[in-house]
Amino acid sequence: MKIGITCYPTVGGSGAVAAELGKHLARRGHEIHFISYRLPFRLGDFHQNISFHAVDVSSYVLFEYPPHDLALAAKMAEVARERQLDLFHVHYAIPHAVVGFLAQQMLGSDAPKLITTLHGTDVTLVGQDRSFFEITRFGIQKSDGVTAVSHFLRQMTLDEFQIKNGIEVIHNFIDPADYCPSRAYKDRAAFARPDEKILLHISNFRPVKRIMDVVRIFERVNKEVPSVLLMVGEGPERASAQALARRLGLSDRVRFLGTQTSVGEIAAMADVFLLPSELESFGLSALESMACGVPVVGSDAGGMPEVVENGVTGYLLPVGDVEGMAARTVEILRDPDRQHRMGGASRARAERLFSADPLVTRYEQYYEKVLGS
Ligand code: GMT
Repeated sequence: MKIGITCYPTVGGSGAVAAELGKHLARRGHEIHFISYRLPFRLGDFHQNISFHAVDVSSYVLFEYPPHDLALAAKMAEVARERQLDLFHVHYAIPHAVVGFLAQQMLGSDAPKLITTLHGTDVTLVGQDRSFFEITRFGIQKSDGVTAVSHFLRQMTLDEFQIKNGIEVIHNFIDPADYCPSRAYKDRAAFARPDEKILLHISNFRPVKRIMDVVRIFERVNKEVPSVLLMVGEGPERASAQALARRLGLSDRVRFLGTQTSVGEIAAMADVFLLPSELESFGLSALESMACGVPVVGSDAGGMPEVVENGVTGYLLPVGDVEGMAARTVEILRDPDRQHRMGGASRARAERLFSADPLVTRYEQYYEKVLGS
């Protein structure tokens, strides 16, 4: 198949999933065209079946807001026409579903089919904003196929938008060879002493991630078990979290590593991964840590229970239960048998339910179904 993939190229789960999916499809012989304003962050390696088409948004004195979405639609239509695409697969409904529909309209009856993958905040936050609600609903309704990354997100989309489209659940995935315990960064000593434990958090540091809770959980854990906290990512809450760590006298224990591309190496060094988000439609970073054999402590919210099996691969507690999450983390860290058992169960669950191979096949089958319809 010839597939045009559009996603946000910035660091984030939806861009990561889009890039990994494109790479797997290319290895299977499909011709993949990424269409975005920048190279997606996980797309580094060259592959003969992958091309990248940059969207240029010209600025003009009249444009206080340069019309990125129109430039993207025009580029999608151009690539589809020149490369005879069969399919547009867009990730994140806003604005990509509507932009994809516009590109289809420009192309007329020869247009590729349009598949939209819903990732989470496009439905749970942005789509619920009054100014975006109708347009998000429109984009979803106009798509020829819609997938969601969890059952939770599928149900929420159906409930909130009252739409009639079928929505296929295809969970996010990891490549078990890329995310595995043996790929841990070799110099653990650069981060922690042998007697110290490593707690880890990875996100885009947006309010929905509750990263102040991460620091507060760490404060409590560190009083019981000597530990360090690694914070990977960038975003609007970083400065406040750093200030909180300073105020709590933890500056030398909490290390902000900024954006990192090789997160598997870091994840595999950790003893526990913390994800106390307000809401997570899936929680890709939790899955990546599980695949590295690391138990997860986080919130019992959204699609998290589809990823983390409470009591088996970690613990899920009510949103904001900092005390509970700290207590569960301490329990894991104080009991090497439990940590080992939960780490093994995490790796096994990640491999069993979320391996790339079968899930990429699900996407291929879904493409064929939509193309045949
Ligand atoms: O977390 C975000 O706000 C960003 C968003 C994204 O674009 O990466 O994340 C969402 O999509 C990920 C990939 O499908 C999911 O793993 C995240 O759970 C989801 N985030 C939220 O639902 C908050």
